[in-house]
Amino acid sequence: MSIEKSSLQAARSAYQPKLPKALQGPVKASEGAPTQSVGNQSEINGLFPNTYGMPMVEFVPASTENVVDFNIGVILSGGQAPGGHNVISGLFDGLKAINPGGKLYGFLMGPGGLVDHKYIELTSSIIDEYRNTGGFDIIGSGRTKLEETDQFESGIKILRELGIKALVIIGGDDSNTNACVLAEYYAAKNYGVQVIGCPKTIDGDLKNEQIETSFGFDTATKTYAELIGNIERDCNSARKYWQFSKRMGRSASHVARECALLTQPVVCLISEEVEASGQSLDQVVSYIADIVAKRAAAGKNFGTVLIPEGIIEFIPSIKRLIAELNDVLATEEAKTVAREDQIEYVKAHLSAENLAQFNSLPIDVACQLALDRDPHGNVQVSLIETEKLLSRMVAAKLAEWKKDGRYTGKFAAQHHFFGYEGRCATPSNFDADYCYSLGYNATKLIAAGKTGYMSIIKNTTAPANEWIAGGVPITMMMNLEKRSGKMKPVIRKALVETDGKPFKFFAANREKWAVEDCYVYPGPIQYWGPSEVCDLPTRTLQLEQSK
Ligand code: FBP
Repeated sequence: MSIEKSSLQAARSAYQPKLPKALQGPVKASEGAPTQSVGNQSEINGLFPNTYGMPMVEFVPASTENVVDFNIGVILSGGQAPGGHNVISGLFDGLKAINPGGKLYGFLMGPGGLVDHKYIELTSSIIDEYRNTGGFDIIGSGRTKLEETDQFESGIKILRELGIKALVIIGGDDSNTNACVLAEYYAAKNYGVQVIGCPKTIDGDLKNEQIETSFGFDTATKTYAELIGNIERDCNSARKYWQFSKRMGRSASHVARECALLTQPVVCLISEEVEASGQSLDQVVSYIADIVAKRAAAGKNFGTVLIPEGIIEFIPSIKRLIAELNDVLATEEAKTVAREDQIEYVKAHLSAENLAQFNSLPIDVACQLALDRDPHGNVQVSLIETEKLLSRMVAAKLAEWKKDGRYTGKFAAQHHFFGYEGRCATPSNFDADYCYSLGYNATKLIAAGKTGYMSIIKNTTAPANEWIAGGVPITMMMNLEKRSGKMKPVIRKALVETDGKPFKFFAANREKWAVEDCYVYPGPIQYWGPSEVCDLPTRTLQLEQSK
C-alpha cells in the first residue's frame, strides 16, 4: 500500500522521534510502594481485587534485557488526537527491539474491532506510511464501550487465536476505564492476556500527578491558536466584528485556556470558574456584554471571545438540569419512548425548578441536552452551538442597554467552532516524540509482565532525552461517579484548577487583554528550526512546571 504524500509529509516521514535516555537500551523496572485510588478506596479495591494497589513503575537502564516472545494487539479509541500513529510506530519499534519475530495487530474502528474480530497485521510497510502523521486512519477509531462479559469473552477468542499476549488501548479517560475493567476481568479469569492503556485526548483532561499531559493536546491547541491568531489579526484589521469561537475540550476548559495563553484574546471564558463563582447564564452574558460596552466606549466595536465547549454544563442551574435529565433518561421506561416523544416525556418527569430552566433555553439547546448522549453517557457538548447562543444573548443584552444609553456601539458577530480542525493535525515535535515514547514504553511494560497499567512519560518540559518513562496502575486514578443513573468506577477527569499556576497567570492578565488589544499571533506549527520555535511544550506545562 502506498499513499500519495505532500512534500511536508514526505519530509516529515523521515523524522526520527526522540526517546528518553532510559528507553534507548535495555531496561529494568524499578517499583515504588503500593498505590491507592484517588477516591472510594474500599469500593475500588473491591471491584478490582486483582489490579488494585499495584506499585508505580519507572524504567531505568540495565545491562541486559530478556528477549520475550510475544505479539501485541492495539486499539485506537474515542476522538482522534495528533500523535496516535506515533504511539503505534513506537509500539512496533519497541516490540521489534525486544522480539524481532513479534507481530503487531491493529483492531479496526475502535474497541468494536476486538469484539467483532476485525483486525489487520501492522507490517513495517504499513507503519512506515504513517510515521509522524496525524489522524487515526491507520486502523480507524470508535467509541464502543467495553463493559459486558460477552464482549470480553469474544475478545479473548481472537486474542488467543492471534497469540496476542497484550492489548494496548489508546484512549481518553473513558477508554482507559474500559482498559482497566478488561485488565481486571482477564486477570481474574487467569487468561494470561495483559492490558495496557495510553493517555490520549486533545481535551487535556486525562491528567494528574502521574500523567503530565494527554497526547494530542499540544498539537491541537497549537493548531487552534494559529487559527485564533489569524482571526484576531483579521478582527484587528477590519475592526467591525466580534468573533465568537468555541473550542473543543468537553467539560474541561484546558483547551480554551491554553489557546488564551497563546493568543491573548479579548475574552476567554473558563467553565470551572463560572461554576466556582456560581454564575448564572445571565451573569456570563453580562460579563461579555460589559467588555463589549467598554470597548465600544473607546471606539472599538470588535474583539475575540473564546468559549469552552462544555461551558453550558457548568452553569449551576443547567448542571442541576443535566443531572436530573441523566437520571430521567437512564430509566428502563425512558428507553422505550419513541424519539419524537422524548422531549414531552422528559418535560413530564422534570422537577418544577428544572422544567423552568429547560423551558427558558432555546429549543435547539434544550433538545441537545435532553436527547443525545455518547456511549459513555456524556452530553455531546460539541453539538451545542454555544458560541451562537452566547452571542445572541449578548446582542439582546446590548439592545437593552442601548435603551438607557449604557451602550452606544455597533455589534456584529461572526461564529466559529474549532474542534475537528485540530484533531488530525500533523503532530508537533513534542507530540511526535511524546507519543513515540509512550508506545515504545508500553512494550517495556508488557515485557515486564504488567497489566492494568497506563504507559507514562514524565518530566516533559525537559529535553526528551531526560524524560522519565514508566507506568501507573489505572486503578490509582479511579473513583466512583454517577454514569447513566448508576455509580460506576471511572478515571477522575481533571478539570481546570482555579488555584493552579496557568489559570492564575491567565486571570492576572485578562483585564489588560480585554481592553488593550494584546493579541499574539502564534502562526503555524514549525517542525524544523530553532528549538525555542519548534520544540516548545504547551504554556500550560511550562507554567505548571515552573519553579
Ligand atoms: P475523546 O474524549 O475521546 O478524546 O474525544 C475528544 C473530543 O474531540 C471532544 O473534545 C469532543 O467533545 C468529542 O470528542 C466529539 O466527539 P465526536 O468525535 O464523537 O463528535
